[in-house]
This record gives sequence, structure tokens and C-alpha cells, in this order.
Amino acid sequence: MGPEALRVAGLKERLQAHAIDVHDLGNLSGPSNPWLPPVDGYRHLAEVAHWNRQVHEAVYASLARGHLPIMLGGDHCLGIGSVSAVARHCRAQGLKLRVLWLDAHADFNTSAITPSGNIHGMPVACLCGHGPAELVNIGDVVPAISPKVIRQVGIRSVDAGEKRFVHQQDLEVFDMRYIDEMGMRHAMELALATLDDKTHLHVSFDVDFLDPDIAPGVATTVPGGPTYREAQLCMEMIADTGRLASLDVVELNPAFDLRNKTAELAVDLIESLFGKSTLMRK
Ligand code: B3U
Ligand code: MN
Ligand code: MN
Repeated sequence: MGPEALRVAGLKERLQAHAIDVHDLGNLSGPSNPWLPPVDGYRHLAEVAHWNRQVHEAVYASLARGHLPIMLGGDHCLGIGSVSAVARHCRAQGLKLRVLWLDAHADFNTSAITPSGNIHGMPVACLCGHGPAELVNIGDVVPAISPKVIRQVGIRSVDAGEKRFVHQQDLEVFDMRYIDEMGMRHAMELALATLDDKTHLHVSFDVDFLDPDIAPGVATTVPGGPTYREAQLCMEMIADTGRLASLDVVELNPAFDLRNKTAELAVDLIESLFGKSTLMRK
């Protein structure tokens, strides 16, 4: 339902208003959700692998055409297919990669430490090579990416075992405490530091990044997220780099939303990501 809600909220039209040429390629297809309990620490591994193979091919094909793919989810497990395709594209084109992971969660669980078996809590670990063969092998090489290319922003819910693993793998995290103390501006300056004209910037935007007061339409809300102003600044600073080259928008769940409020907010923020700003800036 997420992609449909973003369409209804006018994503295509709002981007077109900024003279962006938008092609809606429609939905990918795959198996339905069986709603079963986890097996060996993974819920619906075969289905998630199937969907991610579709995502990988679609994103890679879009990048090969010279386009800027926007993947609409769906849950964050799609980041496995999406970011692995972006990494493959960067290797083929000799580009550096930076992945900004905007999320309340670190998404760095493995089957051994997950409290839920939900693969949407594992995509960053899978991309870094820690996960089942069906998922870590989706790209052209294993691991698809190094933890060094990732910057996580907005994090405020990390499970106990996951916390240890984040530290062990040395992920660079700008959590909510950091944002409270130092401000969104400083966090983003560091998260976006050292980008150059040979850098592909991928943004993986989990809508639960946002404070639930402004974005109730997700299943896994966590209080204490970025405000409307902080989220806008975050998107505007990304836009200012001019390096945005691919995007995921995930975890929007209209069943939890209030009259499409969260979808409309997401579209607003995506517009800022693509350079809508109040005034011309030098
Ligand atoms: N860390 C928890 C919760 C979670 C992670 N990502 C989402 N929820 N969306 C888990 O189940 O892995
Ligand atoms: Mn996530
Ligand atoms: Mn999340």
C-alpha cells in the first residue's frame, strides 16, 4: 500500500513541477506475504530473497539507463536489493559510494541476535556480508558494501546484541542524542563530508526516521525523532550536495496513517531532497 499512498499524495506531479522528468515504472511483482513465524531466525526468507532479486535488477537497469531510481516500499528489506545494485553500478562506473541511512533503527541485526526474525531489521548487516547466502549474494560481490560507506542518522532504537555488533563493525552513527547535542546541521555536515564529483550518494529513507507526531503512518514508530524542521533541513542539505543519485522510501504503512498525512509529508520531504527550497541560495 505504501507506493500507492505516495502516488495518491502526488509524488510524480510534485517532482514534475520542478522540471524533473519522472517515469513511474509501476510495481514490481513477487510472492505475497505468508504471515508466518520465523524459521531459523528469518521470517519469509524465500519471499524476501525473491523480491530483492527483482529490486536489484530493476535498480541496476535504471542506473544503467542513466536514471535516478526511487524505490518505494514496502519494508526496509528492499534496501538489500537496492543498495547492492547501486554498489554494483558504482564498481562498474568507477564511482565512490556514500549511503545515508535515515532511520530510527540501525537495521543491523542477524539471525543470531534478532528479537523478531524480521528481515527489515537486517538489511545493513546483509549488505555488509552478514546474513544468509540468499541475501548476501544478491549483488555482484560479497559483501556488497563496506560499513565505511554508511552514515546512519536519526537512530534511537537499537537492540542489545545489535548495539554490540554496530560497535564491533564500527558503523558511523549520528543518533538522536548526537542530534540533540550537536544539532541536525552539524550531524549532516559530517555525514555528507568528503563527497566529491565522483561520489554516488544513495539515500535510504525509512519513514520511521521521523518523529511519530508528524509521521504516524509506520508500523514501528519510535518517539523522539527529528521534527518537521530538522527533517526538512536534513533533506535540504542533501539536495545542496548535488550528489543524490538514488533513493529508497520505505516503511510507509497507510493502515497506520491519518488521512495520508505521512505520505504527504514524505512527498514534501522528497521534494526538498530534489531541491525545492524557499529561496535561491548562494
Ligand atoms: N530492531 C528491531 C525492530 C526494527 C528494525 N527495523 C524495524 N523494526 N523496522 C528488529 O525487529 O530487528
Ligand atoms: Mn529501516
Ligand atoms: Mn526503522
